[in-house]
Amino acid sequence: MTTTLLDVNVLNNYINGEWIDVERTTPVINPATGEAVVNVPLSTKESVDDAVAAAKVAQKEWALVPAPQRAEVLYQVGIIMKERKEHLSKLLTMENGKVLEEARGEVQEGIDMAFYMAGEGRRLFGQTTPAELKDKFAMSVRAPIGVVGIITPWNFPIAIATWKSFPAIIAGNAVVWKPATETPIMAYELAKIYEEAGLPKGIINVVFGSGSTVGDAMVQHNDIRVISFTGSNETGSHIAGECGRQLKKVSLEMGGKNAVIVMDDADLNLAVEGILWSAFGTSGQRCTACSRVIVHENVKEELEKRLLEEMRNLSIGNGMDEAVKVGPIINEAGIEKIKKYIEIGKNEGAKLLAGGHELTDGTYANGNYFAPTLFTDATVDMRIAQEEIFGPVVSLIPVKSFEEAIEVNNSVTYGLSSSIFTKDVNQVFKAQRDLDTGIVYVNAGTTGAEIHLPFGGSKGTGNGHRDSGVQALDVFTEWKAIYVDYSGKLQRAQIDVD
Ligand code: UN1
Repeated sequence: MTTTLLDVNVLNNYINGEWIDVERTTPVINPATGEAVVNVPLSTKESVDDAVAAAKVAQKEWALVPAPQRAEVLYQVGIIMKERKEHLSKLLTMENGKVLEEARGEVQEGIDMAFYMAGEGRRLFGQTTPAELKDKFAMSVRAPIGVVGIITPWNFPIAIATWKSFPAIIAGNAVVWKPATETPIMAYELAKIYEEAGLPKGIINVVFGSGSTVGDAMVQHNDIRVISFTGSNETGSHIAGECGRQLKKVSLEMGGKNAVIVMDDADLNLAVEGILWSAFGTSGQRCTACSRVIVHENVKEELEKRLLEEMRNLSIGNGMDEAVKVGPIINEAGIEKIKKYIEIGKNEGAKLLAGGHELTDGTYANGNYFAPTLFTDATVDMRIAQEEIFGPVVSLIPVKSFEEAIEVNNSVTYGLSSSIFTKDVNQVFKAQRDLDTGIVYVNAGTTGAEIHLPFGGSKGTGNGHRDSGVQALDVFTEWKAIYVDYSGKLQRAQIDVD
């Protein structure tokens, strides 16, 4: 093993407050260097069964702890995360590849989520409402669901874990968590932080392993009553099918094909900055990444010119180097997918203006690097303008009007994020109304959601639920309506109304 940042060579599962050794493991590879950094367990169904059994027992007690006291643990989690921000960020860059500045941003997102959700411990608002009968009281409260399953992706291994586990825990549930096998270190570190913060044993359980074994065992388990998943549409729709058959609640957060619209009155320098950041930041490996630029024909040439100029200044390399702006792609499969789409784009007749190839020479030899890529003259029906690529590839689609821009934006099956650059206030408000995505930006790129707002998308991006924000509580609670009759007689609703 090659790192002094980690205190172990092999990660263990964390079940019922114990670190459990697993026989079969697989190496975790640093995508920037190709080096193995730690071994991660490939657990079996038995580990899931153990985790669920522990969670089931622990949750009964946890649900009875007053929520403001549950919050004390989350505040402590936030404090420890803050103290360890730099260490966590370096580990995150090592396992995921994102540049250090972005890793710090992601860890900060988790810290923000801890303090925000801890605050919910003193809210968790329900409603009181008049009852229709005399001497009767009516209210609704949030009740925990029980044992919840969370399945998190490699592209935001700590932030997304906090979006899901913090609301689940503050609401009085116990969690069984399967992190992505590419990025298990953040899960190991977060489990240690939970333990140090004083979370009772069994409330968070981490089971490492594959989706087909561990993920499936979670989805099939009778005692897991909700699954919250972020990942691919293929896996998400499989999970939804299985959960549907079992009448199990499922929250899905999946792909995007996000666009920046640049109108002819836009501040072009600002638009270029927004496009570069949201298309090539995180090497395009965000669900929210900009993958299409819908540009008014009057400014198309000028925008192309400025984008090309600025793309030359993007330094690509190991994200541990503070000067680097674009890190590696997560793995070889990611590179192959991007390459496939480059060929598709060329064959469809889009014009390749920059990039379009893997970087393999010199310092790039052992990692997975892809040159930031710009296509132009793409049309709305092309696959590169419709399908998620998950890499540093952006396609310009020229349009003639604001109305056409909106139509092109809304033409894809996804609905996560969109953005418009314009100075025209009328267009701003029309765009807010007409863009059909769950997140809309005005004069900013497509990335950068804040944790106290709902995160998620319409159409094929999800199934109507949201991560983060107060809305995440709807995933991890049941609404309970309570009626208290203090009239001393039987009063029949809808009947005994004078
Ligand atoms: C993701 O890509 O799945 O809005 C999460 C953003 C980040 C989160 C992205 N705050 O880009």
